[in-house]
Amino acid sequence: MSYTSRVLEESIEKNANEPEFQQALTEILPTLQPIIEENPQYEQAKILERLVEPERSIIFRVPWVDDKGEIQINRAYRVQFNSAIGPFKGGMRFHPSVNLSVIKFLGFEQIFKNSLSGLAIGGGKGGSDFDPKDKSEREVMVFCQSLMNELYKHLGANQDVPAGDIGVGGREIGYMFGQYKRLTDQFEGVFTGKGIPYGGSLGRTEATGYGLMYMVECMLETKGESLVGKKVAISGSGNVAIYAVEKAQQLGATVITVSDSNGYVYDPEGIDLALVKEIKEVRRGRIKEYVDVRVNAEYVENGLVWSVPCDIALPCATQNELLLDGATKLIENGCTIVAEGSNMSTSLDATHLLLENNVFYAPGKASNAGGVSVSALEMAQNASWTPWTAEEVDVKLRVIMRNIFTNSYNAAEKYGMKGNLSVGANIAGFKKVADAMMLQGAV
Ligand code: NDP
Ligand code: 2IT
Repeated sequence: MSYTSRVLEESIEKNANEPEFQQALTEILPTLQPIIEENPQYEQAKILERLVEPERSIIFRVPWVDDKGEIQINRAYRVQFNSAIGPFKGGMRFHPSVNLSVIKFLGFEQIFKNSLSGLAIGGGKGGSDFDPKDKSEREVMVFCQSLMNELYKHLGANQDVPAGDIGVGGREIGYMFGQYKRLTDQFEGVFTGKGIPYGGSLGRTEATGYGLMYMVECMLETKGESLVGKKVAISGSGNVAIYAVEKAQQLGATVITVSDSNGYVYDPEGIDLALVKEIKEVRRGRIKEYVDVRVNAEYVENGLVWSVPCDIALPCATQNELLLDGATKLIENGCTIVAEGSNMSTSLDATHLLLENNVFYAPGKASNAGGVSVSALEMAQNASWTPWTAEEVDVKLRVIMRNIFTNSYNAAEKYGMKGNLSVGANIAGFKKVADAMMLQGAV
C-alpha cells in the first residue's frame, strides 16, 4: 500500500466521526503521491502523519446572557493546525452547523491555501455553533466578548491571527478585537478584517471575491478568452458572493444569480448589486426580498441554482453546495468553468464529473485564497504601523492570484496532470510546508 493510502486509511479510522475532515483528507492525500515518491525523505520524517494531526485543538464553553436574561451556552473551537511557515491563520465561522469536523476540514485546507499564497502564514480555523442571524446587536456583542474571554489566551500577532468566515464579518471582528485589547492591554494585529479606523486593510472586505475573479481571468486566458459577455452563476449573497459579483460586473460579465440558504434569485438582466448590498449588508435581510424591488427577476425557493444555464459557475456559499445533480446540470448547459469561492464547495464525485467533462475547475484553496492573502497583507501593515492604499493592496492581490494560478497549473503539468488545478494546488501548497517541517526537525 502506498504511503499516502496508508496515512489516509489510518487517519480516516482515527477521525471516524468527522465526515467533512475525512472528505478533505480524501481529496488531498492521494494527490500528493507523485511528490511523495520523488521525495522519500518526507515518508522517513513522517511528514503526512504529522500534517494530518493538528498541533493543538481548543474546545471551550461560551456562556452568555440573552435579551430575556436567560443564560445561553455555545461551544467554540480553535484548531491550530500547522505553524511550520508562519503563525496560525484562518477565519472564525459562526453557524449552527459548526462542529469539530467542519473546523478541522477548514483548518486542514487552510494549511495548503496559506502556503499557496506565498506569504508567511500557517493554517488554523475556528468558530462556534452560535447563530448570529436571529440575535440582537447586544447579544452578538456579549457573545463575542465571552468567546474572547477564553480565546485570547491562545492568540497573538505572531501566534494565531483569526479573521472572518461565515457569520463573522466586520461587526463580530470589532467586538472580538475590542475584547482582546481590553483583556491583554495590547494593540496588535491579532485579527484581520478589522475596521479601517483601527488597523484594517483597505481592500480586505473585497479581497476574496475580487481574488476569485482574478483567478477566473487567468483560467479564461489559457483559452484566449475574457469575462466580457460571459454569463456567470453565483451562489451565496454574503461577503464572498457580493464582491465576486462586483468584480465580475466590472470585468464585463453578466451575473445572473445569487442565493442564500432559503433559495436563489435569477435575474436575466443582471444582478442589481446595490440592491443585494442594501438587503444583505445594511438590512441583514433575506435574498427573496430582491424580487420585491426587481419584479422581473425570479425567486426560486429551495431551488438548485446550478440548473440556471451559465458559462461560469462560482459557488460562494458553503461546503458541499455543488453535488452530482448540480454538476450534471452545469455540464448539460455548457458551463466550462467552475471556480470555488467557498471552501470545499464541490463534493468529490461532482469534482470528478466536472473534470471528466473538461470543465476547467479551480479548488477553493487556490481560487478563494485572495481573502487570506490580503489578511496577511493586513498583518504586514499592522506590523510596520503603515497603511497602504487600496490600489497598492489590489495590485498585490492580483499578482498573488496570478502566482497561485501559475504555480498550481505548472505543478499539475509537471506531474502529467495538465489542467488539473485541484492536484496542482495540493502539490504546490504541500511542498513549502513539508520542506519547512523537514528543516525544523521532529516538531
Ligand atoms: P457570509 O456569512 O458572508 O455569507 C455566507 C453565504 O452563504 C450566505 O448567503 C449564506 O446564506 C450562505 N450559506 C451559508 N451556509 C449555508 C448553507 N448551509 N446552505 C446554503 N447557503 C449557505 O460568509 P462568507 O461569504 O464570508 O463565506 C462564504 C464561503 O466562502 C465559506 O465557505 C467561507 O469559508 C468561504 N471563504 C470566505 C472568505 C472570507 O474572506 N470571508 C475567504 C475564503 C473563503 P444564509 O444567510 O441563508 O445563511
Ligand atoms: O477561508 C478563508 O480563507 C477565510 N475565511 C479567510 C481567512 C483569513 O484569515 O483571512
